Amino acid sequence: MTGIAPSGPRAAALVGPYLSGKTSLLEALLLQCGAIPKKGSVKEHNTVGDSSAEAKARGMSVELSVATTSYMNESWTFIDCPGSVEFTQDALNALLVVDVAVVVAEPEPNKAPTVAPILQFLDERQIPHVLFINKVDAGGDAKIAETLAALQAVSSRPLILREIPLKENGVITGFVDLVSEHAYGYKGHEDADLMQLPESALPEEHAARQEMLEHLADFDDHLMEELLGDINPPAEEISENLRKDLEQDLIVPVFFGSAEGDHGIKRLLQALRDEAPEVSATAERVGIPAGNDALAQIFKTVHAPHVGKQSLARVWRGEIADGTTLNGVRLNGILKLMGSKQEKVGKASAGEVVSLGRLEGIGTGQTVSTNKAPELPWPGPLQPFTCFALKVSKMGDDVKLSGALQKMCEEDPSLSVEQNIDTHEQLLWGQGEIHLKNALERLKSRFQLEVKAERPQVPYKETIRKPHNQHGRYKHQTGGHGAFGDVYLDLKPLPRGSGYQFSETIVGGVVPRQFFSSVDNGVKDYLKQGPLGFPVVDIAVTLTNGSYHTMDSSDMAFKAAARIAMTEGMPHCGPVLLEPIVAVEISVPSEHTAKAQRLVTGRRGGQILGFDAKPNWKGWDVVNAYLPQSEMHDLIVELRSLTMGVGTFTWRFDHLQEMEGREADAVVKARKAALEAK
Ligand SMILES: Nc1nc2c(ncn2[C@@H]2O[C@H](COP(=O)(O)OP(=O)(O)OP(=O)(O)O)[C@@H](O)[C@H]2O)c(=O)[nH]1
Ligand SMILES: [Mg+2]
Repeated sequence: MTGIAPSGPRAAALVGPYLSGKTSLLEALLLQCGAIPKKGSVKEHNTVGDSSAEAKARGMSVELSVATTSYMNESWTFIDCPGSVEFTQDALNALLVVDVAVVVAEPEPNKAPTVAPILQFLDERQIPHVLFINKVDAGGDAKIAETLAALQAVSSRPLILREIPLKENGVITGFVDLVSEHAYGYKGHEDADLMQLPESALPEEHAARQEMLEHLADFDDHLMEELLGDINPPAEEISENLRKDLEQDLIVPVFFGSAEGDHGIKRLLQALRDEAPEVSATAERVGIPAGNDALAQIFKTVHAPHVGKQSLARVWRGEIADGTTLNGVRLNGILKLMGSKQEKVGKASAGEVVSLGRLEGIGTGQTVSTNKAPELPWPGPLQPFTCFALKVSKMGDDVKLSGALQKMCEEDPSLSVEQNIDTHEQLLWGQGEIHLKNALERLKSRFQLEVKAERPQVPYKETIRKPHNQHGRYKHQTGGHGAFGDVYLDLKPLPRGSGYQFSETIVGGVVPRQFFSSVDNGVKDYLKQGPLGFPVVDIAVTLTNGSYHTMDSSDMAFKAAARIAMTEGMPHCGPVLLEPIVAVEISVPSEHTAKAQRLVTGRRGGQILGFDAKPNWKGWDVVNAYLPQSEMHDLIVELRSLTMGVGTFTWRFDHLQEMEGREADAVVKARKAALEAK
């Protein structure tokens, strides 16, 4: 495509592991494009990418950041994504709307496993991506070949060097472009200088070039014929193959350089310009159906303090003018973004990434159109790993809190709120401690909400182990009308998962039919809190006998009689605590499998069910296990610390299990104390 203008503005996401230098790379790219007069640095907290208060405070990116600029008169939007495993959601969402991803990695082979999850995501979804090995300036011998080999082990696509390093005394001083075979010497922060290709580098250059061509020939017969015939293919043909293969996500071209030293940035930009897919190709890849309307997709929602709701969108086709109606909602303002700086524009056309104002009721992942928007697949949010129970410090802040939480969850779908029906706690779920703490800080700084966050209660239940028949009588005489109810209840344990069952075996109308439901309701009411202090489950209650008074019996009296029978009968039934057991599926690189297993068996009640190779994940295993819910709270923290941050798991409630002994006694004691304190 060299020399042919693309069909529209293009977009690239900068992704990769925590602190690999994405925000710094954005800064370098923007400088190279002339979008900023001077580079900021993450150390001085003045970068375009990390301009939010939260990013500055934490010294890391906590959400995506959009910067639109142009390079050689072509429009480009770069989306700087957070690398931390706790802030992955934004990165994944950004990747779904860009033409190409730049995976930024460090030149350290032992950190290759930290790149694996993102490569896996890109490979699964066939998102074109290039690799940028950053920080090659940082002392010692930058291990490009070793890093590449380690990364190849976790990539299902061939990683192809597009340039090779030139070194002096182990330090990288320049590179040779393998398409043009031109050599360049780094020149401080200036553009690299064209130079004579050193004789000594020739053998390596030939070998690397040959390797690149052979990879490309795997996907192109014409190129294969040339190679077999010992013909050196023209540069245009190589470029065209690189472009075509990247677009189809067949190869991963590899670049290197230094974001801080401004090395290799221009090379990267030129390659993106020449080889990155156009918006029309991307729209086709993501499945945009044909149509003549203007169509865009929201990949991030922001509630900005002064401008109101903003929906960051990629325009897939057509032209959206300010004031148009999208999905029945009037668009109010279109902004072009440069980090936290905004510029009002009148319209946005296919390929552009813009912020659409006040699209009330429209959420992340949705498509919006001037006509009828098609529903496009958008993956559900990441499953949360851990939660805090929230309590407002100031009375009356509850309503404000739920409003604020709703906004924050809209902004970050990997954050969610649950009103737990068992413990009555307001739970804030997220990806880890930092993720949740960041959310709490936001509640304070943006919504002026002081919130206490506590470790959530475990929703224990209780049940019985022995049957028992109990008489309960309620009799009350207060002048005039009295109250009378009298029942015999049969209590029986039921198998796990049966819940509560009520029946009656009354003969001869000793308890009139109309009071059966009163008894049932009285029992139900009692079961909310059994003798151990928890909701009672898996119990059958049968009304077997009783008596009544024509005048004094009532719904209330039979309810009360049932309650009395339950209160007196239950302690005879061998009450036992039930704890929730969670089924977890832990995913780790195989070298950590044994550690993951020990993490499970080292916890009370942890039980390994088995482990296996993770389907379609090179070199990863899954460990299936049961863990008591009370042992889950910090599981993600420990798993990450054992696995360079990449270990992860999915979980779901599986069953309730009897719990006895000292631990159970402690739970009951704590519960009683809490109930008394109320
Ligand atoms: N030596 C060297 N250090 C770099 C380079 N690029 C970034 N760094 C340093 O690496 C650290 C992380 O840089 P960032 O740009 O914030 O990395 P990031 O990938 O955006 O980090 P997250 O978004 O939090 O994942 C900082 O201390 C930078 O100074 C580079 O080219 N060379
Ligand atoms: Mg960053």
